[in-house]
Amino acid sequence: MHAIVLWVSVILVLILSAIFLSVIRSSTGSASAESVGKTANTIRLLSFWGALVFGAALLYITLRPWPHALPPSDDAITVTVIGSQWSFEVDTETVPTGKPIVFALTSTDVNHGVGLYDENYVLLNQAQSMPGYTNRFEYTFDKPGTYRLLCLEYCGLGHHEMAGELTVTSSTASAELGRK
Ligand SMILES: [Cu+2]
Repeated sequence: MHAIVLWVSVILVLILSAIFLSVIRSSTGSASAESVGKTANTIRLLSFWGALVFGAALLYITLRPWPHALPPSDDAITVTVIGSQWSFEVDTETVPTGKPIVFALTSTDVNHGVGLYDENYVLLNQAQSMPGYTNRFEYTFDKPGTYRLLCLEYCGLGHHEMAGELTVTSSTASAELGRK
């Protein structure tokens, strides 16, 4: 990742340097105010429409699979998570693998961020928990284990203590438990 950032920075610096050099070179020539104005207008118009088309395309690509707007699956299990300064109250302790889990998030006081993490602290999904609203995201676990819910939004002095836990068991083990 660092290498990518370094190369992107180097390329951007080179582009900027090229622009500066061309400006310095062209500044020695002379041109009429009218032709300079025309060129500036063309550049302005191209930049505007280019940014508009680029922005619209970027919006479409990144928002199309918008997870929060999808209706929940029919067989989903709902886990309610209520955030309060400074803990998460999770109404379900154990969920099975292979079944869609809908996390319904809300808050009793201020805005919190709820991030769902696996055992290696890889962020799997996230949404805000806000007072007066219920935000949802859906996730289907494929591996059993202990998963964590951590606050992603600084919400006061005890923010770092906001953590919830969820145990995911294999669906076959859960089915056996149900039969007993
Ligand atoms: Cu917080």
